[in-house]
Amino acid sequence: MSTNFGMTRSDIQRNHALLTPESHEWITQPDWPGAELAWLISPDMGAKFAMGIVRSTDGIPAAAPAPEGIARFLFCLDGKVRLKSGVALAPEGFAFIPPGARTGDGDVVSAEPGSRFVLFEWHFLARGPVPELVSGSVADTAGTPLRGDDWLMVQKLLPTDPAFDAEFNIMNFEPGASLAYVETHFMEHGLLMLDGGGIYRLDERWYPVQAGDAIWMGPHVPQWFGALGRQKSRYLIYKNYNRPPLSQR
Ligand code: UGY
Ligand code: MN
Repeated sequence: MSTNFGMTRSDIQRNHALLTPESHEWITQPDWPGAELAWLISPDMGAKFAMGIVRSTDGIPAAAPAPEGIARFLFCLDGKVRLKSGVALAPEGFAFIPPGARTGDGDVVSAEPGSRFVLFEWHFLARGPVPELVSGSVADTAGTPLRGDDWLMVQKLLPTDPAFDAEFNIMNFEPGASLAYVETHFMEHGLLMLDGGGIYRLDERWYPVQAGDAIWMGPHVPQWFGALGRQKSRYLIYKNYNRPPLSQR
């Protein structure tokens, strides 16, 4: 048995949180047979969405579809994740699953033993026809420079269609690249560092971050990232989008 003498890099604040792997709490849930889940972000901390990591211990035979009105986004980290509709996700494959109202019974997730994936859930804001299921892979997604900075490439995983109420992007930083300014916006973020690391400014704190770390950024939290080291840094980031402030729930 090892001990870390009560130390963790995790830090939960009123409007943001850093969630680091050594403090993940793995639980089982009746609707996810064969799996262990570490919920990192939830409405209990003030977020309007949930983000967790799901690991398939014995193989997930069939998880229950999301409750009515809840959309899901899956991002495969390891192994193979399958949807009832026939979609199979290899590492860096992703799927947006519209709320069940559209697909009848939602979409049932299964996974091979040893698979791991990121799971986002949120109350979908339908302002017209609900979009269909979308799936793809990071490798097949084109990137564009963020505001002209080709050291900071953004890959938008979902179509830029106003029917979607969220964005899921991969942000790619060359070593030394950074966000151009300290952003403040009412939209929230859920983030998972995929590669590399650097310094994340959240509110009045500056955090060293590395691959495997997760971050919640609440509404309006000042945010900035600078990439350090000799390798590229990448993160997956969720943002509520196409949702006017007064439509939030
Ligand atoms: O899309 C965004 O708001 C993004 N640039 N924010 C971030 O990386 N913290
Ligand atoms: Mn932002």
